[in-house]
Order: sequence, then structure tokens, then C-alpha cells
Amino acid sequence: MAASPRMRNALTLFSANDCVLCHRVRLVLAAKGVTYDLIEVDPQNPPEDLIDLNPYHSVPTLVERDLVLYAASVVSEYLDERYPHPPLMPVDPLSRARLRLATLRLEHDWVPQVQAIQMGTKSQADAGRKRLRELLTASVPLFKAFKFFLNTEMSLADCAMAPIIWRLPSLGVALPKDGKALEDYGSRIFRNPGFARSLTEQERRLNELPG
Ligand SMILES: N[C@@H](CCC(=O)N[C@@H](CS)C(=O)NCC(=O)O)C(=O)O
Repeated sequence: MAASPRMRNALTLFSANDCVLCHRVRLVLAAKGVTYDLIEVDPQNPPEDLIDLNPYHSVPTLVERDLVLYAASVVSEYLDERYPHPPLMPVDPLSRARLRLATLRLEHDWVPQVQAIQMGTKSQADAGRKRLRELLTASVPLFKAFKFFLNTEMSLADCAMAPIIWRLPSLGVALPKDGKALEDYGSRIFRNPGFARSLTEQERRLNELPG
């Protein structure tokens, strides 16, 4: 990618302005306190730069000098290794594998519902709301059992989960009746200054940060 005078940092992130997967990566960057140049992209109309860099033309895409990374999981894990403090993964292999699997489930089962609500037809959006609500209801015991998502400390799995929880009011998905643990989880994450820093202007308007 040709360096442009707008670019001041070693890292450049191509990101959409309201996208759970891009938000996930911005949350990792904010938790690490890493500064970066943000290029806002309309995913339906990707710029030439992005087309040249990423065969899928998708966001999030991260560029660091000659390194080009895409897929939110690849980008997030790279950032956690490249900027080790604070660590966003536990050290033991079993816990790491569990959190990776939980994140994979989020990508396969939860994110498509969010995308169907945001971009689908009315019937796709309605089906997405119903399924997302079922997934939330089934996850309540997990939020009761752990302070963070399946873990005692904030992890990359929270960076994947929190953007979905943040969007629930704007997606028209109510919390389950016994969803207080989910609400508390959201407040715990949203109160973190890194969370506010991770939001684009469009995303900030989707919900309210705790006072
Ligand atoms: N597997 C990719 C999917 C990313 C994705 O679906 N991004 C959407 C925006 S939310 C996008 O770029 N869509 C346009 C496209 O894929 O051409 C990832 O994990 O990053």
C-alpha cells in the first residue's frame, strides 16, 4: 500500500463504520492502547487499495508495512501476540482452546444473525432476531458463572461478544427475562475507557455508555 500523507501510524485498519467484526478488532486495538490510522470503508463499495490488498475485499483488514492481514480472528490474534500487554488470552492451552472455540461459535452462529438484521430482507431480519434471542437465552447461565465471557479476565472472546451486546437495542433484540447477568456483563465492558475509544461515531449512537 502506498504511504499516504494521512497515515501517521505503523498500523492501518480498513474498517466499516458499523460492523461487529471491525468493532471487534478496534476493541482489541483500544484495549492494547495502540494508535493506528483508520480508513473507513463501505464494504459494498471497497476502495482500490483494499481490492489490491485483500483477495476477499473484506473488512476488517489490517496493514503493517508489508504485512496485510484479514479475517477478524487472524487480525485479533496477531494483535494480541504483537502487543502482549495487557494479554487478552489466558496462558494455559485448555482455556485458550475453549475461548477460541467460543469465538468461532460467535462467528458462525451469532454474527450472521446480526448481519441478517442489519442487511437482510424483512423476513431474514425477523428470523435473525428470533435466533439471536434464543442464543442469548441459552447463554445466560454462562454469564452468571463467569465475570467475563467464559473467563475471569477480559479476553479476545469478549472483544468478539461485546460488539454484539452493544448493538442489541438498535437491532431490536430484547434481553431475556432473566438476563440481568448479561446486562451486568455489558455494563462491565462498556464502562472500560477502551470500549468508548473503540466506537465509531455511528456505533456510539447505537446505545448508551454507562454514566
Ligand atoms: N471472515 C471475515 C468476514 C468479514 C465480513 O463479513 N466483513 C463484511 C463487513 S461486516 C464485508 O467486508 N463484506 C463485504 C465483502 O465481504 O465483500 C472476517 O472475519 O473478517
